[in-house]
Amino acid sequence: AHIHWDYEGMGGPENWSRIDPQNKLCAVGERQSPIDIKDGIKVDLEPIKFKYQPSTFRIVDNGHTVQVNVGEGSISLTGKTYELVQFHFHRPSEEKVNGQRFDMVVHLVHKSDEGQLAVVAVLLERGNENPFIQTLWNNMPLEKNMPVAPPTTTVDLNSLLPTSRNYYTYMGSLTTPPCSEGVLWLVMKQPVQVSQDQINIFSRLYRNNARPIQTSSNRLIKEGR
Ligand code: SG7
Ligand code: ZN
Repeated sequence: AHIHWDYEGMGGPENWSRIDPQNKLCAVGERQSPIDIKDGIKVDLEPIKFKYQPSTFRIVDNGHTVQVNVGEGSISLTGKTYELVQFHFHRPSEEKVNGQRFDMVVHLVHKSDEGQLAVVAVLLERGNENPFIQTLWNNMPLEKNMPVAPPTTTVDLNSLLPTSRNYYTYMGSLTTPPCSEGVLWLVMKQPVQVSQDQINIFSRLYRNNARPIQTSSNRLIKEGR
């Protein structure tokens, strides 16, 4: 029988490359994600130019995560523009920062015209209720692979971003099969808050959908100062 990839059991991360030869990089790739972000070199990083606007959205529980498909949005960095494709959640955070894992993380996936991916990670820590997340959870699909399109509601990603726009950056991979490399990771340094209730709601669907930490080898990690 065909085994589908998962976060535990036969289809778990240690078997991703075995269950499909297309996932070879998951085992042998040398620039994999997530990593424990530490020993970054402190430099003056160019600010990420976020061009987000209020937009309608479609949430789908795709069996690996809760994913939100949104309308227009982009980021610009080093003369390149990356269009927003979708964002999704992991619990706990996949990335560690100086050995610390966060309660959850949002990955905002962007793609350039040349097909390069840039993923902005917003770390979520337990605290106050997050109105942006609440709007999403209010529209959570009742079944997997059943997209819900709220006709009138919009979300504004600007309200999800932390006040400080300082970030870490390194080159890595998709954290799911096929673990493709060449992904530009932009991890916001300041976490944003989400309530325990909001974490619990996600946990009912995904108790753990975080890939284990990958070796960072001698990859360069930069951090804004
Ligand atoms: C989630 O993470 C999904 C995937 C995503 C993957 O499982 O949101 O998206 C789709 C369309 O299946 O894969 C190519 C892609 O965006 C990996 O994304 S991540 O590295 O940011 N975690
Ligand atoms: Zn992700």
